[in-house]
Amino acid sequence: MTETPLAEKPALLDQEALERMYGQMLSTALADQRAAAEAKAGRLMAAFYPVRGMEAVCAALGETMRSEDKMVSTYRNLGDALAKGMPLRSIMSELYGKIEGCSRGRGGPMHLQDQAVNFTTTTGVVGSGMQIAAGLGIAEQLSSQGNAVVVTFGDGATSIGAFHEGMNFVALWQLPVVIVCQNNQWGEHTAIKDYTAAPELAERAASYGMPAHKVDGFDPMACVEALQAALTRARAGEGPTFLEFKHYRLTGHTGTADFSYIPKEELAAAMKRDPAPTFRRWLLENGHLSEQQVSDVEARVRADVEDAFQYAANGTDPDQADIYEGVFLDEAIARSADGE
Ligand SMILES: Cc1ncc(C[n+]2csc(CCOP(=O)(O)OP(=O)(O)O)c2C)c(N)n1
Ligand SMILES: [Mg+2]
Repeated sequence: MTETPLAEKPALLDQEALERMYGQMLSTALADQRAAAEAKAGRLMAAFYPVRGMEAVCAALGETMRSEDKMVSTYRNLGDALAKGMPLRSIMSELYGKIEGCSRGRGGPMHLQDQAVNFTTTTGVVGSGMQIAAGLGIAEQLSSQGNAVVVTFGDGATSIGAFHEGMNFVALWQLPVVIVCQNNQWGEHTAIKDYTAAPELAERAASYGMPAHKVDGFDPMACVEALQAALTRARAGEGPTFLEFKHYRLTGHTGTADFSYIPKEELAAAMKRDPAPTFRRWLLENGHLSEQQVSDVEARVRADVEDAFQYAANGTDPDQADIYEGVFLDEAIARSADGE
């Protein structure tokens, strides 16, 4: 296992890429905070799981993944969906349960997907993404098209049985899977030290027989570098890589949950590394982008986020008569089971 150094790597990306990354990080942060506020106001269709703290990893995923690469995510999926190129309007409409949403309002915040950009699926069953990714990995291996599968999940998922079965399988079959563990150091309301005696997740992962690295998940350039290497390996048919992105959950488990149990000093220290404002400072202080470039990105992102929320709030509510459409293969069976 290797530790990725925190040193700056400004040569890694050109100016356009840095602008794109800042834009994505900011749109993730702004959409996330607004969705959490909407959840608190009771206006979303179901619980929303904020991504605050994960924005650097998500922006790096957006910069390094190709449209052809498939992705499997979780309920905490907003940044992944944006990384894969899902339109904000379609995401937000789904959060509000409107038929303009990516799952026509049937999935809600937990179940984003978009086959047009290979955002294959999201699951609320903790740990199960590994097995879905293994299946997709077999398909990619058989097709020999040189695409990768990326699966994302939290630290807590590494204590679930399905995770271990999937790890064993992708390593044995040398599948083109990049395993992204978002270690925000909490599994719901339990701190990592209270649910596992082996909290060094990359060390554990290496024992399955694949490269495993611990990466500073608050450092966007370190995230890009680690993902680029893992994706290149997968695309070349050299097998899976496990990446443990260590950062911190800067909010509650859901958009409405109390998080007063998080130690104040710990949270305050992590807040100092809040990805979007930290990246903004880094870009300006190191002369990578000008004030003008940064404010142009900000104006565009703010307008896009505003547009998406307006569009979604004014969307169309589903009609109860269509409730089974697209849900069951045989709608007639579903209706008869319902006593109709
Ligand atoms: C199989 C399964 N067990 C338990 C749960 C309840 N649950 C939902 S989220 C969660 C915490 C998972 O923590 P982690 O994997 O670290 O992800 P995070 O929420 O921190 O992103 C749990 C236990 C579930 N959804 N699925
Ligand atoms: Mg967690």
